[in-house]
Formats: sequence, structure tokens, C-alpha cells
Amino acid sequence: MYVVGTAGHIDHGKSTLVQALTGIDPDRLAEEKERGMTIDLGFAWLTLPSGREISIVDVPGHERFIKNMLAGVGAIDLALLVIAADEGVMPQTEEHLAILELLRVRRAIIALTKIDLVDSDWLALVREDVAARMEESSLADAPIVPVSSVTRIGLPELLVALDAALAETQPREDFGRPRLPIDRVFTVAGFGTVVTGTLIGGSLRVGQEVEIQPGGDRTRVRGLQMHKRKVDVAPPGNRVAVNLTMLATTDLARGQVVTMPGWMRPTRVLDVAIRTLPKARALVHNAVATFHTGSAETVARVQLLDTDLVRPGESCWAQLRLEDPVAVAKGDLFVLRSSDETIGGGEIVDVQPPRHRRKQPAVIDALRLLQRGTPEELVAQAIGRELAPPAEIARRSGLPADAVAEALAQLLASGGAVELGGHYATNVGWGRLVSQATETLASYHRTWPLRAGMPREELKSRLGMQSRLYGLFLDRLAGDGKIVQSETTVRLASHEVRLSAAQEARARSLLAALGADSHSPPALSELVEQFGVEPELLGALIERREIVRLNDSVAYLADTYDELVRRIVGRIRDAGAVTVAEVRDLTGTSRKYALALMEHLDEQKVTRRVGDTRVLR
Ligand SMILES: Nc1nc2c(ncn2[C@@H]2O[C@H](COP(=O)(O)OP(=O)(O)OP(=O)(O)O)[C@@H](O)[C@H]2O)c(=O)[nH]1
Ligand SMILES: [Mg+2]
Repeated sequence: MYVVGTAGHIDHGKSTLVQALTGIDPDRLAEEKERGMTIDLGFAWLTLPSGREISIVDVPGHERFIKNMLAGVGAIDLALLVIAADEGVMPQTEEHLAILELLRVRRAIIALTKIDLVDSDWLALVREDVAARMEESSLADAPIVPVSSVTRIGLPELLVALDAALAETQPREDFGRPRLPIDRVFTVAGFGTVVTGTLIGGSLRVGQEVEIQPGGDRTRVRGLQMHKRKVDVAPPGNRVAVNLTMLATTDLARGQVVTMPGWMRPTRVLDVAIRTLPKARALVHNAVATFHTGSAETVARVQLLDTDLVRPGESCWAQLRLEDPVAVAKGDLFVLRSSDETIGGGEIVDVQPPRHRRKQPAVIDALRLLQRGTPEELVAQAIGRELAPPAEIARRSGLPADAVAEALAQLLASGGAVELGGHYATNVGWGRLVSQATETLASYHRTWPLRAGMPREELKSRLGMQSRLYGLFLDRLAGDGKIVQSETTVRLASHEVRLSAAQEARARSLLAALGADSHSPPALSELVEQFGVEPELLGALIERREIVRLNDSVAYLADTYDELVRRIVGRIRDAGAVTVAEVRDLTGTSRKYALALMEHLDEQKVTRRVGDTRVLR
């Protein structure tokens, strides 16, 4: 679902257009109906031809109610800027447009309304004029759609334009941190207190504990509705009505935020980056202005940090001291107004700032850095995809080493990062590394189901890790119970070598044949051929140590082998040395077997050759 907000000068036909599109009259108040104007926010919704559902927030155009307009356009995906064809661009067309730009609304559609009141020449002139005005704005590519809410001309085209614009709009991201700036509070008989707003940052679900900030009241979500339909979960980017238990309407007000407990701390002091409007008055140090963010409004004293005066159209850094606390997050946008005009706005850079001395280059540098991200964000970005050491993170983020260390400690504490051998990964990067390893192993097990595990070196080169980290990495995974490692191989903890019934039968035949003349078994190569034992199966039997293979032609059952070795080793212990001939007699077999045994024991570093004899190592 997407949220569309209207904008535009008083009486230009915003509410009438919303009603013509949705069948819902957004002017709900008796006073609005009496005076024929919108005073407070109105809400409607519809399904576009594509099936896409949209909510519409209808705002008042009257200059006196700009504060209500500001409470409604905080999180809209698209602006429907309404301009009456008979009047063209008017003061609140300009002011609303400026506000949309300050709040970084990226998409808009211009509805040129009331075209039934003008002739085609006039319409062409106004259209050109509007296009020229938009050309100077950040919404230059907004399509212009001429409509009449009376004759309904242009309405189908407007719906198509809405669809096309929203098709290119990214849905709101889910950061797992829901925030619903309250824009309405009321009671519903039988349910109790309900608040509405545009949900951002995360989902809300029925039963969830929530916190109201500022204020800190804790309560529970008793019910959720989107477009009058009950839902169990409301995802971000939607207009949502939240039924709250235990709170009365008098406990709640527009401007508060419904959020998850424990993360938003209300504040009265904010560090901000401000941009003033080109046509507004200059901003002086310590000026007092109304401050609007989300659905909240309060009064701010603007302490300019890098200058004494900001001329129209200029930017500056400032610390705002607010009359009432607000619940905001870093990166939130705001608008500053005086009693009769919008002065400018900007971005919140620090929500818990210290007091600053003015005109300190170090302070400004720190703010500039912070605007790019918190130290934790910058560090998380700098860690990138693989395990990185702090020095590398410092180099990539441009942060000093102690700031990196502090941010890493924070990230570790919050579970945002993982440490391995003095290297760091974000928890996302770590998760990716772990699944790369487990998926590589899983695919190896699929390809070689009869092999106990993947050679360690092969996995290492697939992961592209340096030896020391790789060893620690495997230890960590083994500690977590994900893998099992041997000296030479690694396997998933869940992997088991399983023979098919036919393989089992072939293996049994081979083992039986080896056991028949246990000290001088038939040549391995012949048995393998005779019973059709494939190399994989033979490998599995060797790996499981059911048989011990001395060379291409000699293999023993493991028990026989162990017994033979015991005898040979015992003899060397007694006699100090042994010859091949003695081994032949000792084991009651031929020279071929005795030689194979001794060469194998040499290889295994059990024995050592001295002239014609073997001694123990
Ligand atoms: N002829 C004609 N009149 C229209 C059209 N659209 C709106 N009107 C009239 O214009 C007047 C103002 O319309 P609204 O929809 O209330 O205007 P608004 O932009 O919502 O006004 P505010 O909310 O007060 O800013 C009403 O009398 C409407 O009937 C249209 O397309 N053609
Ligand atoms: Mg209206």
C-alpha cells in the first residue's frame, strides 16, 4: 500500500477530487461542511486499476491550517498537487510545494483541476505556467494531468498516472523499529481508544506491547485496522488505526508516537542541518520559529552554530531548543515556520546532543560526519562484506581509531556485529559468511554423499579466508554445533554417510571376501571388479575404517590389520628389529603382504627402515 497526500491552495478542489476518486468525503467535520473548506486532515482510500491500494491524506489549503497539513504529509510516498485551472499557481501552491521539497517527497502528480471552468487556450497557458514553475523544483518530472471533478474528465488518466508513478516507488523499508506518529485520537464505541497515523520503520502487530513517546506510557495493541479492515499485522508504509488498551483519549495527542518500548528517548535539544527557502526572510541567531516534524509541532529557538545570519536560500548548522519534547530519530526531516510563512527546514543530525560552543570548526566537522551516519552506522558500512580488522575499518570509515573501537563495542553489545580473532563482521555479513560455508558443505555432501566430509583446504579456498581466521571460523561453527571437523575434513553436523541397500550388499560381499582368507586376502582390484564396488563406495569403506588399504592390491579388514600391527610391533619391541621375511613368517603370509605391511607402517611413521630391517620410530 502507498500513501498519497494532497497539496495545494485553498479551494483549488483537493477534497472534491479525493471524493470524486474514492467516493469518500474527506471533510468529516461539521465545521468543514458548513464553511466549505478543509480544516483538519481527511482520509480516504481506493484501489487503482493495477490493483494497487492507496491511502489518501487530504490536507487543508488554508494558510492558517498549514500546521495540520504538515501533520499529514510527514511520510507520504507521493504528493497529489492540486492546482485549479482558473487560478493557477497561488501562495499556498508555492508554500505546499516548498514543504514537499523540504520533506524530500520525491514524487508528485499535478492535478490541474476545474478545467470545466476554463477554455482550452487558457488551460494551455496555465499548463505552461505550471510546467515552468515545476521545472525549478525538485519535482520537475511530475506529470500534469488536467481534470474536472464535476464532469469527471481526466479522472481515468489521473488513476493511470498514479499507478505509473507508484510503480516506480520503493515500498517503505522495514527496519524492525515501528513508529506511528499519531495524527488523530478518538474513541470507538465498544473498542475504546483509537489512534491513527502513517506507520513507518517497522510493523505493528496485535498483542504487541507499545510505548507512547513523549510521555513513556506503555500499553498494548488491542486491534489494528487498515482501510477499515481488521488486520493482525500492519506493515510499514500504511495508514493504520491502532486500538490501544488502558489509555484514554485524554492521555494521547497528535504529535506523540506509538513505537516499540525502549528505543526512542524524547528530547528538547536537537542538532540539525537547516536549509532556508529562497523566498523566505533571513534567519537570525536565536530566532524563534514553529518546529514541525512527523505529526508533532512545538516552538523552537534556533541557535545558529556556524553563522549569525542565514540569508534566504542558504544552509547552516543549528542547535534547536524546543519548548516541548519530541520523539524523533536521527535523519528525520522537519519544517520551520514563522507565524505567517515557511522559513525552511532540514534534517535532524543528533537527537541527544551536548551543548556546543558556537563557531567551532571542530563542532561543525563532527556534525558533518554525523550527518553521514552515526559512528555505528559508519563502522557497520565500513566493515563491508567480510571480516575486517579495526585498522581497516578506521581507514574505510574515515573515523579515528578510538571512535571505531567505541562503535565496535556498541555494535558487539547490541548484537549488530560479531568478533572473530580481532576481526569484525556485521551480524548480516556474519550470517552471510556462515550460510556460504554451510551451503558449500551441503552442496559438497549432495555431490559426494558417501564422503564423510569436505577437505578442509577446499572449503577454505571456496571461502577465500586466511588460515588463522579460517581455523577460528571453523572452531566457532563447531562450537555452535553447525559443523563437525576432523584433521582433514569438515562436514555439516547433520551429514551422515548412508549407503543404499544395493551399496550395502556390495560392501558386505567385499568385506566377506576380504575376511575369508583374512591374512592373505585376494587382490583388492580384483574384488572391486568382481563385486562392482564403485570408487565412491570403496572410499566410504576406507573412510569409515572398515577396511585399511595398504596399496592398490592389498587391503585388510580393519580388525585383521590392527591384529597384524599389534603382532609386528610386539615383535620389534621384543627383538629390537624385524625383517620382511620375519614378518612374513610371523603373519603366515607371503612376502608380497609382508612387504606391503611394512611399507605401510613406514608411511604411517610407526616403523623406520634401517638396512634390511625395521625398527620402531
Ligand atoms: N466547476 C468545478 N468546481 C469544482 C471542481 N473541483 C472543486 N470544485 C469546487 O471548488 C470548491 C472548493 O473545492 P474543495 O474541494 O473544497 O477545495 P479544497 O482544495 O479541498 O479546499 P481546502 O481544503 O479548503 O483547501 C467547491 O465549491 C467545489 O465544488 C471542479 O473540477 N470543477
Ligand atoms: Mg479540502
